[in-house]
Amino acid sequence: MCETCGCGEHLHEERTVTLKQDILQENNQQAEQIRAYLRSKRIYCLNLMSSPGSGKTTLLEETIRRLTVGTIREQSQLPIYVIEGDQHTDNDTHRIAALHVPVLQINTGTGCHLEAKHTMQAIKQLNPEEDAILFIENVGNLVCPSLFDLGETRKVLIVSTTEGEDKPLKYPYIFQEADVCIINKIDLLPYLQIDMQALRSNALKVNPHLRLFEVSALKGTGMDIWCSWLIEELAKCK
Ligand SMILES: Nc1nc2c(ncn2[C@@H]2O[C@H](COP(=O)(O)OP(=O)(O)OP(=O)(O)O)[C@@H](O)[C@H]2O)c(=O)[nH]1
Ligand SMILES: [Mg+2]
Repeated sequence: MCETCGCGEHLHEERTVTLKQDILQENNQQAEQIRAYLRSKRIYCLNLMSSPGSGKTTLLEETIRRLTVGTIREQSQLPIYVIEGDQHTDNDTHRIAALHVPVLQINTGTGCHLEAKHTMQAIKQLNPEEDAILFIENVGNLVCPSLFDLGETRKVLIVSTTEGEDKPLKYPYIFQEADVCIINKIDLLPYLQIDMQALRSNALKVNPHLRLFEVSALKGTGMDIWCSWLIEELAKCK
């Protein structure tokens, strides 16, 4: 069983089950408080989840670039804030800070996911303006982040083409929890054996409500479509 979040399947002891329920219940209560606070400030918050290296930070960099320059900026004009979650290092924070966006690093140490208490702590420090967009990059992990509500408006799952078409079937919980699934690294398709149709249909089999996007965050393909959808969503949530 995972030591930090108790996400194991084989919970033999009643005490372990109770502890797990308590942890999740406390987290859910905090997440609801955060959600109410963000709603009161009209702050739209996205929780970006994926396995390590699927391209969360690259997608975030390219999304921020599009929201802060060019035609999409004229439609958005939003203050942007970022919370970076990693076990160790502040590498991703440096990448985001280079775009002149307020960013706060949370290092979880042995922890394999962010929790609502981290969002709360980060919001207190970042103190985001009203009508902002807040991105949370979760710790790279396709399992535990699915259990922990961070108080976000939407959950965005990123899966890259190098991970294979069977990931929705092997890790269904995170696909079920997500509102959006972004298939990244489509520039690599000529070099891979992945069956994209199977990846799409597996994702939709697990969660028929998923909104799917296909992008190359590195090359920019599909990024305007994703960002335009994001702008529409922001307008709807106001
Ligand atoms: N070919 C290709 N490479 C990509 C793409 N997006 C990201 N990468 C590369 O994938 C690697 C990991 O990208 P990151 O953006 O750091 O991934 P991440 O999900 O933030 O990683 P962690 O935060 O460590 O979990 C880097 O070498 C990126 O350049 C893409 O669309 N195409
Ligand atoms: Mg990253």
